[in-house]
Amino acid sequence: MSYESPPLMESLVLKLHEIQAVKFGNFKLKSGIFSPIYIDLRLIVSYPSLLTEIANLLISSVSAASFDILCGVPYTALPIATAVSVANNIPMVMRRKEVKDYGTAKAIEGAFKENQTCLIVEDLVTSGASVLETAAPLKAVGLKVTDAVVLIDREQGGRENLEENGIRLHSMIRLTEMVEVLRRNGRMGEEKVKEVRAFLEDNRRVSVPAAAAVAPRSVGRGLVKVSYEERGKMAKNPTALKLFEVMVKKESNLCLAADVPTAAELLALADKVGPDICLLKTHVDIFPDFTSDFGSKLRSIAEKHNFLIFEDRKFADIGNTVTMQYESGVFHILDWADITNAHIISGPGIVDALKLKGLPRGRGLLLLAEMSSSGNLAKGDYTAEAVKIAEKYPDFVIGFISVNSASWPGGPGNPALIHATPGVQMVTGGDALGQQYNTPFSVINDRGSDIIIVGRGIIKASDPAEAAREYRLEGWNAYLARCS
Ligand code: S5P
Repeated sequence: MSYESPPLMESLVLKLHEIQAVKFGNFKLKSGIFSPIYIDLRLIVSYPSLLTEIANLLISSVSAASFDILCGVPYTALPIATAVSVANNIPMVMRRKEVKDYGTAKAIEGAFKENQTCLIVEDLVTSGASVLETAAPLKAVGLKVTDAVVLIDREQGGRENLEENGIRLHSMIRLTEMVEVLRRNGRMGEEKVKEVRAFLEDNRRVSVPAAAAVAPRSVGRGLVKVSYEERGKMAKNPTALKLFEVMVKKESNLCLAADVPTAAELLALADKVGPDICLLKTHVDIFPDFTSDFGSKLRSIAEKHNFLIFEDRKFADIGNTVTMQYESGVFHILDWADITNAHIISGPGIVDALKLKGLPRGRGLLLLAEMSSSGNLAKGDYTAEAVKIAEKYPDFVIGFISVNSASWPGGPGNPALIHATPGVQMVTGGDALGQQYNTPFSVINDRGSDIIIVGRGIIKASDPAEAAREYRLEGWNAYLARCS
Protein backbone atom coordinates (compact mmCIF):
# COMPACT_ATOMS: atom_id res chain seq x y z
CA MET A 1 0.00 0.00 0.00
CA SER A 2 1.35 3.45 -0.77
CA TYR A 3 -0.20 6.69 0.40
CA GLU A 4 1.50 9.70 -1.02
CA SER A 5 -1.06 12.34 -0.29
CA PRO A 6 0.96 14.76 1.86
CA PRO A 7 -1.36 15.97 4.63
CA LEU A 8 -1.43 13.44 7.43
CA MET A 9 -5.15 13.76 7.88
CA GLU A 10 -5.92 13.21 4.19
CA SER A 11 -3.80 10.10 4.10
CA LEU A 12 -5.47 8.76 7.21
CA VAL A 13 -8.97 9.30 5.82
CA LEU A 14 -8.07 7.44 2.66
CA LYS A 15 -6.60 4.57 4.63
CA LEU A 16 -9.76 4.33 6.71
CA HIS A 17 -11.78 4.22 3.52
CA GLU A 18 -9.49 1.56 2.10
CA ILE A 19 -9.95 -0.80 5.05
CA GLN A 20 -13.72 -0.23 4.73
CA ALA A 21 -14.04 1.55 8.03
CA VAL A 22 -16.22 4.13 6.24
CA LYS A 23 -19.59 2.71 5.25
CA PHE A 24 -22.55 4.19 3.39
CA GLY A 25 -26.16 3.11 3.87
CA ASN A 26 -28.75 3.77 6.60
CA PHE A 27 -27.36 3.20 10.09
CA LYS A 28 -28.95 3.67 13.49
CA LEU A 29 -26.54 5.48 15.81
CA LYS A 30 -26.34 5.15 19.62
CA SER A 31 -28.17 8.48 19.85
CA GLY A 32 -31.15 6.90 18.03
CA ILE A 33 -30.82 8.94 14.81
CA PHE A 34 -30.34 7.30 11.39
CA SER A 35 -27.23 8.24 9.46
CA PRO A 36 -26.28 7.72 5.79
CA ILE A 37 -22.63 7.35 6.81
CA TYR A 38 -21.09 5.09 9.46
CA ILE A 39 -17.51 4.88 10.59
CA ASP A 40 -16.50 1.57 12.09
CA LEU A 41 -13.20 2.06 13.84
CA ARG A 42 -13.31 -1.38 15.46
CA LEU A 43 -11.54 -2.59 12.32
CA ILE A 44 -8.31 -0.74 13.08
CA VAL A 45 -7.13 -3.43 15.53
CA SER A 46 -6.34 -5.51 12.45
CA TYR A 47 -4.03 -2.82 11.01
CA PRO A 48 -1.27 -2.20 13.58
CA SER A 49 0.62 0.42 11.57
CA LEU A 50 -2.59 2.40 11.07
CA LEU A 51 -3.35 2.08 14.78
CA THR A 52 0.10 3.46 15.61
CA GLU A 53 -0.40 6.32 13.17
CA ILE A 54 -3.74 7.20 14.76
CA ALA A 55 -2.26 7.03 18.27
CA ASN A 56 0.61 9.36 17.29
CA LEU A 57 -1.74 11.84 15.69
CA LEU A 58 -4.04 11.88 18.70
CA ILE A 59 -1.35 12.49 21.28
CA SER A 60 0.25 15.25 19.22
CA SER A 61 -2.89 17.32 19.62
CA VAL A 62 -2.72 17.71 23.40
CA SER A 63 -0.02 18.98 25.68
CA ALA A 64 1.45 16.16 27.77
CA ALA A 65 1.70 18.59 30.68
CA SER A 66 -2.07 18.81 30.96
CA PHE A 67 -2.74 15.25 32.10
CA ASP A 68 -1.25 12.42 34.16
CA ILE A 69 -3.05 9.34 32.91
CA LEU A 70 -5.21 8.11 30.04
CA CYS A 71 -8.49 6.25 29.81
CA GLY A 72 -9.97 4.90 26.59
CA VAL A 73 -13.75 4.78 26.17
CA PRO A 74 -14.67 1.08 25.97
CA TYR A 75 -14.46 -0.76 23.70
CA THR A 76 -13.28 0.67 20.38
CA ALA A 77 -10.96 3.28 21.86
CA LEU A 78 -9.26 0.81 24.24
CA PRO A 79 -6.63 -0.33 21.71
CA ILE A 80 -6.08 3.29 20.65
CA ALA A 81 -5.52 4.37 24.26
CA THR A 82 -3.23 1.39 24.82
CA ALA A 83 -1.18 2.30 21.74
CA VAL A 84 -0.86 5.90 22.98
CA SER A 85 0.07 4.69 26.46
CA VAL A 86 2.74 2.22 25.32
CA ALA A 87 4.34 4.50 22.72
CA ASN A 88 4.54 7.49 25.05
CA ASN A 89 5.01 5.78 28.39
CA ILE A 90 1.86 7.36 29.82
CA PRO A 91 0.03 5.27 32.46
CA MET A 92 -3.48 4.19 31.62
CA VAL A 93 -6.57 3.14 33.56
CA MET A 94 -9.49 1.14 32.23
CA ARG A 95 -13.18 1.66 32.77
CA ARG A 96 -15.28 -1.47 33.10
CA LYS A 97 -18.57 -1.38 31.25
CA GLU A 98 -20.00 -4.04 33.51
CA VAL A 99 -18.98 -4.20 37.15
CA LYS A 100 -18.77 -7.79 38.36
CA ASP A 101 -20.19 -8.72 41.73
CA TYR A 102 -17.12 -10.77 42.54
CA GLY A 103 -13.44 -9.89 42.79
CA THR A 104 -12.71 -6.23 43.45
CA ALA A 105 -15.95 -4.97 41.83
CA LYS A 106 -14.24 -1.80 40.63
CA ALA A 107 -15.57 0.45 37.87
CA ILE A 108 -12.07 1.83 37.21
CA GLU A 109 -9.15 -0.60 36.98
CA GLY A 110 -5.51 0.39 37.31
CA ALA A 111 -3.32 2.45 39.64
CA PHE A 112 -3.98 6.15 40.11
CA LYS A 113 -4.03 8.85 42.77
CA GLU A 114 -6.85 11.14 43.72
CA ASN A 115 -6.77 14.52 41.93
CA GLN A 116 -4.69 13.24 39.02
CA THR A 117 -5.91 14.47 35.67
CA CYS A 118 -7.16 11.85 33.25
CA LEU A 119 -7.33 12.39 29.50
CA ILE A 120 -10.18 10.52 27.82
CA VAL A 121 -9.38 8.89 24.48
CA GLU A 122 -12.28 8.21 22.13
CA ASP A 123 -12.52 7.02 18.55
CA LEU A 124 -15.58 8.95 17.43
CA VAL A 125 -17.91 11.49 18.97
CA THR A 126 -21.54 12.17 18.00
CA SER A 127 -23.40 13.58 21.01
CA GLY A 128 -20.57 12.99 23.47
CA ALA A 129 -22.66 10.55 25.53
CA SER A 130 -20.02 7.80 25.61
CA VAL A 131 -17.34 10.23 26.77
CA LEU A 132 -19.65 11.44 29.55
CA GLU A 133 -20.43 7.84 30.56
CA THR A 134 -16.69 7.25 30.99
CA ALA A 135 -16.06 10.60 32.68
CA ALA A 136 -18.64 9.89 35.42
CA PRO A 137 -16.92 6.87 37.06
CA LEU A 138 -13.50 8.51 36.60
CA LYS A 139 -14.70 11.57 38.48
CA ALA A 140 -16.38 9.37 41.05
CA VAL A 141 -13.02 7.87 42.02
CA GLY A 142 -11.52 11.35 42.47
CA LEU A 143 -9.85 11.89 39.08
CA LYS A 144 -10.10 15.18 37.21
CA VAL A 145 -11.42 15.05 33.67
CA THR A 146 -10.95 18.23 31.67
CA ASP A 147 -10.05 17.07 28.15
CA ALA A 148 -10.95 14.38 25.67
CA VAL A 149 -9.19 13.53 22.40
CA VAL A 150 -11.15 12.00 19.59
CA LEU A 151 -10.15 10.80 16.16
CA ILE A 152 -13.36 11.76 14.39
CA ASP A 153 -15.89 14.40 15.37
CA ARG A 154 -19.21 13.85 13.63
CA GLU A 155 -19.98 17.54 14.38
CA GLN A 156 -23.38 16.73 15.81
CA GLY A 157 -23.22 18.54 19.10
CA GLY A 158 -20.62 16.43 20.91
CA ARG A 159 -18.23 19.35 21.31
CA GLU A 160 -20.96 21.58 22.78
CA ASN A 161 -22.43 18.87 25.02
CA LEU A 162 -19.00 18.06 26.44
CA GLU A 163 -18.15 21.74 26.88
CA GLU A 164 -21.33 22.12 28.95
CA ASN A 165 -20.01 19.34 31.17
CA GLY A 166 -16.58 20.96 31.58
CA ILE A 167 -14.74 18.76 29.05
CA ARG A 168 -12.74 20.27 26.15
CA LEU A 169 -12.83 18.19 22.99
CA HIS A 170 -9.74 17.90 20.76
CA SER A 171 -10.69 16.29 17.48
CA MET A 172 -8.37 15.19 14.67
CA ILE A 173 -10.80 14.89 11.81
CA ARG A 174 -14.19 16.50 11.36
CA LEU A 175 -16.78 14.52 9.41
CA THR A 176 -17.27 17.32 6.86
CA GLU A 177 -13.51 17.33 6.19
CA MET A 178 -13.60 13.58 5.82
CA VAL A 179 -16.40 13.79 3.26
CA GLU A 180 -14.48 16.46 1.35
CA VAL A 181 -11.32 14.29 1.22
CA LEU A 182 -13.31 11.31 -0.01
CA ARG A 183 -15.06 13.45 -2.64
CA ARG A 184 -11.81 15.01 -3.87
CA ASN A 185 -10.25 11.60 -4.22
CA GLY A 186 -13.17 10.12 -6.09
CA ARG A 187 -14.22 7.81 -3.25
CA MET A 188 -17.69 9.36 -2.90
CA GLY A 189 -20.11 10.36 -5.64
CA GLU A 190 -21.68 13.84 -5.69
CA GLU A 191 -25.10 12.42 -4.78
CA LYS A 192 -23.77 10.73 -1.64
CA VAL A 193 -21.82 13.84 -0.70
CA LYS A 194 -24.99 15.91 -0.94
CA GLU A 195 -26.96 13.41 1.11
CA VAL A 196 -24.37 13.27 3.90
CA ARG A 197 -23.98 17.06 4.00
CA ALA A 198 -27.76 17.52 4.18
CA PHE A 199 -27.93 14.97 6.98
CA LEU A 200 -25.21 16.76 8.94
CA GLU A 201 -26.93 20.09 8.38
CA ASP A 202 -30.22 18.66 9.72
CA ASN A 203 -28.60 17.03 12.75
CA ARG A 204 -26.25 19.67 14.05
CA ARG A 205 -27.13 19.08 17.67
CA VAL A 206 -27.89 15.55 18.82
CA SER A 207 -28.74 15.66 22.51
CA VAL A 208 -26.96 13.43 25.00
CA PRO A 209 -29.16 10.36 25.22
CA ALA A 210 -28.61 9.74 28.92
CA ALA A 211 -32.19 8.60 29.11
CA ALA A 212 -32.38 7.05 25.67
CA ALA A 213 -29.58 4.73 26.65
CA VAL A 214 -31.15 3.47 29.82
CA ALA A 215 -34.69 4.63 30.46
CA PRO A 216 -37.72 5.13 28.28
CA ARG A 217 -38.73 8.80 28.24
CA SER A 218 -42.46 8.26 28.22
CA VAL A 219 -45.36 10.65 28.56
CA GLY A 220 -45.58 12.71 31.70
CA ARG A 221 -41.83 12.62 32.24
CA GLY A 222 -40.98 14.98 35.06
CA LEU A 223 -38.18 15.73 37.43
CA VAL A 224 -38.62 17.32 40.83
CA LYS A 225 -36.27 20.29 40.91
CA VAL A 226 -37.25 21.51 44.37
CA SER A 227 -34.37 21.20 46.86
CA TYR A 228 -34.35 18.49 49.54
CA GLU A 229 -34.41 21.30 52.10
CA GLU A 230 -37.66 22.74 50.74
CA ARG A 231 -39.17 19.30 50.43
CA GLY A 232 -38.38 18.56 54.05
CA LYS A 233 -40.57 21.51 55.00
CA MET A 234 -43.44 19.99 53.01
CA ALA A 235 -43.18 16.61 54.71
CA LYS A 236 -45.95 15.68 57.14
CA ASN A 237 -44.06 12.89 58.86
CA PRO A 238 -41.23 13.55 61.37
CA THR A 239 -38.99 10.79 59.97
CA ALA A 240 -39.34 12.17 56.44
CA LEU A 241 -38.38 15.63 57.70
CA LYS A 242 -35.40 14.21 59.54
CA LEU A 243 -34.27 12.25 56.49
CA PHE A 244 -34.36 15.32 54.26
CA GLU A 245 -32.44 17.26 56.93
CA VAL A 246 -29.76 14.58 57.20
CA MET A 247 -29.41 14.48 53.41
CA VAL A 248 -28.85 18.24 53.26
CA LYS A 249 -26.48 18.32 56.23
CA LYS A 250 -24.32 15.41 55.02
CA GLU A 251 -24.69 16.18 51.30
CA SER A 252 -25.66 12.57 50.87
CA ASN A 253 -28.49 10.83 49.07
CA LEU A 254 -26.84 7.47 49.57
CA CYS A 255 -28.53 4.54 51.30
CA LEU A 256 -26.30 1.56 52.01
CA ALA A 257 -27.97 -1.83 51.49
CA ALA A 258 -25.93 -3.57 54.18
CA ASP A 259 -26.52 -7.15 53.07
CA VAL A 260 -23.51 -8.66 54.82
CA PRO A 261 -23.61 -12.18 56.31
CA THR A 262 -23.62 -11.36 60.02
CA ALA A 263 -24.86 -8.74 62.45
CA ALA A 264 -21.30 -8.25 63.70
CA GLU A 265 -20.13 -7.40 60.19
CA LEU A 266 -23.06 -5.06 59.71
CA LEU A 267 -22.24 -3.09 62.85
CA ALA A 268 -18.58 -2.78 61.83
CA LEU A 269 -19.55 -1.71 58.30
CA ALA A 270 -22.09 0.83 59.60
CA ASP A 271 -19.36 2.50 61.61
CA LYS A 272 -17.04 2.63 58.60
CA VAL A 273 -19.42 4.00 55.98
CA GLY A 274 -21.54 5.99 58.46
CA PRO A 275 -20.07 9.39 57.56
CA ASP A 276 -21.16 9.08 53.91
CA ILE A 277 -24.71 7.73 54.15
CA CYS A 278 -28.07 9.27 54.96
CA LEU A 279 -29.74 5.90 55.42
CA LEU A 280 -28.70 2.35 56.24
CA LYS A 281 -30.91 -0.45 55.00
CA THR A 282 -31.01 -3.81 56.75
CA HIS A 283 -32.41 -7.29 56.12
CA VAL A 284 -32.25 -8.31 59.71
CA ASP A 285 -33.58 -11.82 59.07
CA ILE A 286 -30.32 -12.66 57.27
CA PHE A 287 -28.26 -12.68 60.45
CA PRO A 288 -27.47 -15.97 62.24
CA ASP A 289 -25.97 -13.95 65.12
CA PHE A 290 -28.93 -11.60 65.69
CA THR A 291 -29.38 -10.73 69.35
CA SER A 292 -31.95 -8.55 71.05
CA ASP A 293 -29.45 -5.72 71.57
CA PHE A 294 -28.76 -5.44 67.82
CA GLY A 295 -31.23 -2.56 67.46
CA SER A 296 -29.80 -0.47 70.27
CA LYS A 297 -26.23 -1.06 69.05
CA LEU A 298 -27.13 0.00 65.53
CA ARG A 299 -29.04 3.03 66.80
CA SER A 300 -26.03 4.27 68.73
CA ILE A 301 -23.88 4.03 65.55
CA ALA A 302 -26.65 5.81 63.63
CA GLU A 303 -26.64 8.60 66.21
CA LYS A 304 -22.87 8.89 66.11
CA HIS A 305 -22.82 9.33 62.32
CA ASN A 306 -26.25 10.92 61.88
CA PHE A 307 -28.02 8.49 59.58
CA LEU A 308 -31.44 6.81 59.70
CA ILE A 309 -32.23 3.09 59.75
CA PHE A 310 -34.48 1.37 57.23
CA GLU A 311 -35.45 -2.28 57.78
CA ASP A 312 -36.30 -3.60 54.31
CA ARG A 313 -38.96 -6.01 55.66
CA LYS A 314 -41.28 -5.73 52.64
CA PHE A 315 -44.42 -6.51 54.67
CA ALA A 316 -47.08 -8.05 52.46
CA ASP A 317 -49.75 -9.71 54.62
CA ILE A 318 -53.16 -8.65 55.92
CA GLY A 319 -53.26 -5.82 58.45
CA ASN A 320 -53.68 -7.90 61.60
CA THR A 321 -50.70 -10.11 60.81
CA VAL A 322 -48.31 -7.29 59.94
CA THR A 323 -48.97 -5.45 63.21
CA MET A 324 -47.51 -8.47 65.02
CA GLN A 325 -44.66 -8.93 62.55
CA TYR A 326 -43.75 -5.25 62.91
CA GLU A 327 -43.93 -5.02 66.68
CA SER A 328 -42.91 -8.38 68.08
CA GLY A 329 -41.39 -11.71 67.04
CA VAL A 330 -37.64 -12.03 67.33
CA PHE A 331 -36.75 -8.78 65.68
CA HIS A 332 -38.94 -6.05 67.23
CA ILE A 333 -38.46 -3.94 64.09
CA LEU A 334 -40.68 -1.15 65.42
CA ASP A 335 -38.25 -0.54 68.28
CA TRP A 336 -35.21 0.34 66.21
CA ALA A 337 -36.06 0.97 62.54
CA ASP A 338 -36.98 4.56 61.62
CA ILE A 339 -38.37 3.36 58.33
CA THR A 340 -39.77 0.12 56.96
CA ASN A 341 -41.55 -0.76 53.72
CA ALA A 342 -44.56 -2.66 52.46
CA HIS A 343 -45.98 -4.18 49.31
CA ILE A 344 -49.52 -3.06 48.50
CA ILE A 345 -50.58 -6.46 47.17
CA SER A 346 -52.91 -6.98 50.14
CA GLY A 347 -54.59 -3.54 49.79
CA PRO A 348 -54.52 -0.36 51.91
CA GLY A 349 -55.31 -2.24 55.16
CA ILE A 350 -51.60 -2.99 55.46
CA VAL A 351 -50.86 0.72 55.69
CA ASP A 352 -53.58 1.26 58.31
CA ALA A 353 -52.07 -1.54 60.36
CA LEU A 354 -48.45 -0.42 60.18
CA LYS A 355 -49.53 3.16 60.82
CA LEU A 356 -51.37 2.08 63.94
CA LYS A 357 -48.11 0.88 65.45
CA GLY A 358 -45.61 3.13 63.67
CA LEU A 359 -47.07 6.61 63.75
CA PRO A 360 -47.17 6.97 67.56
CA ARG A 361 -43.42 6.22 67.46
CA GLY A 362 -42.85 8.79 64.68
CA ARG A 363 -41.85 6.07 62.18
CA GLY A 364 -42.27 6.29 58.38
CA LEU A 365 -43.26 3.83 55.65
CA LEU A 366 -42.12 3.40 52.04
CA LEU A 367 -44.42 1.66 49.57
CA LEU A 368 -43.00 -0.62 46.88
CA ALA A 369 -44.36 1.07 43.78
CA GLU A 370 -41.83 -0.54 41.47
CA MET A 371 -39.02 -3.09 41.75
CA SER A 372 -35.61 -3.35 40.16
CA SER A 373 -35.60 -7.05 39.26
CA SER A 374 -36.26 -8.16 35.72
CA GLY A 375 -39.76 -9.43 34.96
CA ASN A 376 -41.27 -8.04 38.18
CA LEU A 377 -45.01 -7.32 38.18
CA ALA A 378 -45.00 -3.95 39.95
CA LYS A 379 -45.86 -1.71 37.04
CA GLY A 380 -48.72 0.13 35.32
CA ASP A 381 -51.95 0.05 37.35
CA TYR A 382 -50.17 -1.50 40.31
CA THR A 383 -47.72 1.40 40.51
CA ALA A 384 -50.57 3.89 40.04
CA GLU A 385 -52.41 2.26 42.96
CA ALA A 386 -49.35 2.60 45.19
CA VAL A 387 -49.30 6.33 44.40
CA LYS A 388 -53.00 6.64 45.29
CA ILE A 389 -52.53 4.82 48.59
CA ALA A 390 -49.53 6.98 49.50
CA GLU A 391 -51.56 10.13 48.99
CA LYS A 392 -54.17 8.86 51.48
CA TYR A 393 -51.62 8.55 54.31
CA PRO A 394 -49.45 11.69 54.10
CA ASP A 395 -48.60 11.53 57.81
CA PHE A 396 -47.18 8.02 57.64
CA VAL A 397 -46.24 7.07 54.05
CA ILE A 398 -43.04 8.97 53.35
CA GLY A 399 -42.50 7.78 49.79
CA PHE A 400 -41.72 4.88 47.51
CA ILE A 401 -39.30 2.28 46.39
CA SER A 402 -39.30 3.22 42.73
CA VAL A 403 -37.22 2.83 39.60
CA ASN A 404 -38.66 5.04 36.86
CA SER A 405 -40.71 7.66 38.66
CA ALA A 406 -39.85 10.39 36.17
CA SER A 407 -41.75 8.38 33.58
CA TRP A 408 -44.90 7.86 35.66
CA PRO A 409 -47.93 9.74 34.40
CA GLY A 410 -47.47 13.08 36.15
CA GLY A 411 -43.85 12.29 37.05
CA PRO A 412 -42.76 11.56 40.63
CA GLY A 413 -45.72 13.62 41.89
CA ASN A 414 -45.95 15.13 45.37
CA PRO A 415 -42.49 16.56 46.22
CA ALA A 416 -42.98 15.76 49.92
CA LEU A 417 -42.68 12.07 49.03
CA ILE A 418 -39.25 10.49 48.82
CA HIS A 419 -38.25 8.12 46.04
CA ALA A 420 -35.58 5.56 46.87
CA THR A 421 -34.16 3.37 44.13
CA PRO A 422 -32.33 0.05 44.43
CA GLY A 423 -30.34 -1.57 41.62
CA VAL A 424 -27.55 1.00 41.52
CA GLN A 425 -23.92 0.55 40.52
CA MET A 426 -21.38 2.75 38.79
CA VAL A 427 -22.16 1.11 35.47
CA THR A 428 -25.32 -0.44 34.09
CA GLY A 429 -25.69 -4.24 34.08
CA GLY A 430 -27.14 -6.88 36.33
CA ASP A 431 -26.47 -10.01 38.34
CA ALA A 432 -27.18 -13.64 37.52
CA LEU A 433 -30.44 -13.66 39.52
CA GLY A 434 -32.44 -10.90 37.89
CA GLN A 435 -31.13 -7.75 39.56
CA GLN A 436 -30.76 -4.83 37.12
CA TYR A 437 -28.42 -1.90 37.69
CA ASN A 438 -28.55 1.74 36.66
CA THR A 439 -25.93 4.39 37.40
CA PRO A 440 -26.31 6.94 40.22
CA PHE A 441 -26.48 9.75 37.69
CA SER A 442 -29.21 8.10 35.67
CA VAL A 443 -31.20 7.19 38.79
CA ILE A 444 -31.21 10.71 40.25
CA ASN A 445 -30.94 12.98 37.26
CA ASP A 446 -32.82 11.03 34.70
CA ARG A 447 -35.15 8.55 36.38
CA GLY A 448 -36.26 11.12 38.94
CA SER A 449 -35.34 9.37 42.18
CA ASP A 450 -34.05 10.97 45.39
CA ILE A 451 -32.04 8.26 47.11
CA ILE A 452 -29.69 5.71 45.60
CA ILE A 453 -29.74 2.34 47.38
CA VAL A 454 -26.38 0.65 46.86
CA GLY A 455 -25.49 -2.80 48.15
CA ARG A 456 -22.83 -4.89 46.44
CA GLY A 457 -21.35 -1.84 44.67
CA ILE A 458 -20.10 -0.83 48.12
CA ILE A 459 -19.92 -3.92 50.28
CA LYS A 460 -17.96 -5.98 47.74
CA ALA A 461 -15.52 -3.14 47.01
CA SER A 462 -11.99 -3.60 48.34
CA ASP A 463 -12.47 -0.44 50.41
CA PRO A 464 -16.19 -0.04 51.21
CA ALA A 465 -15.70 3.33 52.93
CA GLU A 466 -13.94 4.71 49.86
CA ALA A 467 -16.60 3.24 47.57
CA ALA A 468 -19.34 4.80 49.72
CA ARG A 469 -17.63 8.16 49.35
CA GLU A 470 -17.57 7.74 45.56
CA TYR A 471 -21.25 6.82 45.42
CA ARG A 472 -22.14 9.71 47.71
CA LEU A 473 -20.36 12.19 45.45
CA GLU A 474 -21.91 10.73 42.31
CA GLY A 475 -25.40 10.79 43.78
CA TRP A 476 -25.03 14.27 45.21
CA ASN A 477 -23.59 15.74 42.00
CA ALA A 478 -26.46 14.22 40.06
CA TYR A 479 -28.91 15.87 42.49
CA LEU A 480 -27.18 19.25 42.08
CA ALA A 481 -27.29 18.84 38.30
CA ARG A 482 -31.01 18.03 38.49
CA CYS A 483 -31.84 21.08 40.56
CA SER A 484 -29.78 23.51 38.51
O1 S5P B 1 -36.96 -3.78 43.87
C1 S5P B 1 -36.12 -3.87 44.74
C2 S5P B 1 -36.36 -3.46 46.06
C3 S5P B 1 -35.34 -3.53 46.98
S1 S5P B 1 -35.63 -2.84 48.53
N1 S5P B 1 -34.88 -4.32 44.44
C4 S5P B 1 -33.87 -4.43 45.36
O2 S5P B 1 -32.76 -4.82 44.98
N2 S5P B 1 -34.12 -4.07 46.65
C5 S5P B 1 -33.07 -4.24 47.70
O3 S5P B 1 -31.96 -3.40 47.37
C6 S5P B 1 -32.50 -5.66 47.80
O4 S5P B 1 -33.21 -6.42 48.73
C7 S5P B 1 -31.07 -5.40 48.24
O5 S5P B 1 -31.02 -5.28 49.64
C8 S5P B 1 -30.73 -4.06 47.64
C9 S5P B 1 -29.93 -4.13 46.38
O6 S5P B 1 -28.65 -4.66 46.60
P1 S5P B 1 -27.51 -4.68 45.47
O7 S5P B 1 -26.42 -5.51 46.09
O8 S5P B 1 -28.08 -5.34 44.25
O9 S5P B 1 -27.10 -3.26 45.24
